Amino acid sequence: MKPADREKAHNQLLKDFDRKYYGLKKRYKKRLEKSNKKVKHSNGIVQRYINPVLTAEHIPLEWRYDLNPLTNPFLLERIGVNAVFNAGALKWKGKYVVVARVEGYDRKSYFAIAESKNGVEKFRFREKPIKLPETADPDINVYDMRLVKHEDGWIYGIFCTERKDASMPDDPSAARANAGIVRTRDLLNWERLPDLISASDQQRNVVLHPEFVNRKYAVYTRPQDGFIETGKGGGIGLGFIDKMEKPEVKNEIIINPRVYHTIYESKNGLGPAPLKTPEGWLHLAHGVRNTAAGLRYVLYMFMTDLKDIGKVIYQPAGYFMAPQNEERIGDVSNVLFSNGWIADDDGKVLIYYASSDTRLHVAETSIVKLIDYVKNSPADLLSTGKSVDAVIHLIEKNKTRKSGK
Ligand code: M1P
Repeated sequence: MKPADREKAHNQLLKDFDRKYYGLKKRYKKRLEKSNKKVKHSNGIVQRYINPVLTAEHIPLEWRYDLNPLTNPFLLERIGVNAVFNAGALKWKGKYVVVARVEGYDRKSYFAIAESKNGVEKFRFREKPIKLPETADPDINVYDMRLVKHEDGWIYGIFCTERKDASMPDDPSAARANAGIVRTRDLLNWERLPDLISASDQQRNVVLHPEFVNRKYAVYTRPQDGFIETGKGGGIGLGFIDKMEKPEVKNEIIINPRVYHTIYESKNGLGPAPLKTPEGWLHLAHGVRNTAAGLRYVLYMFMTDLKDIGKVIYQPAGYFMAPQNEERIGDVSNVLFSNGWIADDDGKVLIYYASSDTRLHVAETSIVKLIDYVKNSPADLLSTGKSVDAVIHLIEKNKTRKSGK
């Protein structure tokens, strides 16, 4: 090629690059600036918002593209992001902050902080994802961080750390899950603590209680004796730790067991750290059951006693939220999962929940409504006859209503 032709081709390439880059930027900006509205209908308990708050398309272009036309003349995506979901949440310096699970095309997840002024729209990722400090045994994958502002002054992040099961070298799917622990005072500098030490073979969905209990740290656990199946260890557990620098759980007991023919028959796990209310600790959890179409994950609630945090005092029957419409479809379909919520000073509660391991949504409710919901919705009395009795009881009660047409 003649030098003049080469220069012409080069200029054309730069022009094409700029056009493509401008297109990408425009689309990205539009995605970030999208406003959000509540869906029209709600059951009164919780109000969904129309648009997801975070998706793979919210990931900054700089994380995915080499933006130098000399090294990436065709502007190809270099590092793809598959999904943004299961996020821990915290109100921090007046902003609504989520620590999202970002999963790459390579199936590795990492954590990244995104912030919003009102908690329901325009979330923006910080410049870089979190570079998580590691223990001597490096994490192969990490996910589902629960952020907790503990009364000891630290913000803790407890997450699942996954590694190859060394006892089964010939099985590439054999993995081990445990709880990894970090803490920070500023959401910038993270200190890694040792992984959880417990009597259980594996752990997932481990959550720190925000207050001391008898001068000990309390943790909710989900002991399991397999990587996917919980085996005989099923249920949400509670245990105590003397000091976080040596996080050994003692006296782990199951406070919310799996039960036959419920929405949490196959497994369950706590979501975010519980919220303190005048009536008790409000808990949001996920329940899993098996179906011909695979596992179905829904969210449910219960309340525990303020003085005896291991005692469930209210638990409405069935689910609080289940996958709806497009939420039903994604990488792992028919899944709702939540590990973050924020209770505002005015009593508003924003629940960050992910659908089908693909995207993150927000739903709004309030402490007052949630207390009413857990106290006054009938409990699951575990038989079809008793469920019919509950419906008939409500019908009879409605015959004596005092006002309203
Ligand atoms: O795929 C659904 C969820 O499965 C796991 O949760 P659990 O251990 O309770 O079954 C986690 O991998 C979670 O991230 C995922 O959303």
